[in-house]
Amino acid sequence: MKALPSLFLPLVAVAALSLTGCGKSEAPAAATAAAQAPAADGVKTVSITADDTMKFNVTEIRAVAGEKVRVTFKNVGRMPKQAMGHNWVLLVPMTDSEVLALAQTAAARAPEHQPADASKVVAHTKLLGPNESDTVEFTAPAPGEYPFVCTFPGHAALMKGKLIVAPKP
Ligand SMILES: [Cu+2]
Repeated sequence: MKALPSLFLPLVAVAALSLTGCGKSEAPAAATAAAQAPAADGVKTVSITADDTMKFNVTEIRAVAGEKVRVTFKNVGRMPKQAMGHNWVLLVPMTDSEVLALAQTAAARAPEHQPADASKVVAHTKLLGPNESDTVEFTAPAPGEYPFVCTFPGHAALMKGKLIVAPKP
């Protein structure tokens, strides 16, 4: 029963978006809209989950350069951390193949699987087992596209997304 509200939220958000009829298509809306709550304290809050199917429920985050962003990432799966741990690692801009290569080397670095070169990492959570969550805060960097991945061994090909930072208006 606990899962119901979070299942319905995206539908409501999508409905609200289409009602405004602004014509902007930001597909896939379901993956972005529901998770990005209005910033009550000036901080953009984003909730991301992942489960045993090796997918982030949010694959696109949008922010404005200089904006404070708070990401809470929760592993809602059931499998043990050793077999299905997840983290959320935000990287500097790079190509998809560079992301995969970096994730592959990070995967070999137990137990946290963090990239060896910290200068490639903008922000990251801890490696999480079932029902664990971690929150990280960072300032949205210069405009651009910042990939994020899970660096647990074998996950980066499926568990990935991007933070799109727009210039300050
Ligand atoms: Cu993972």
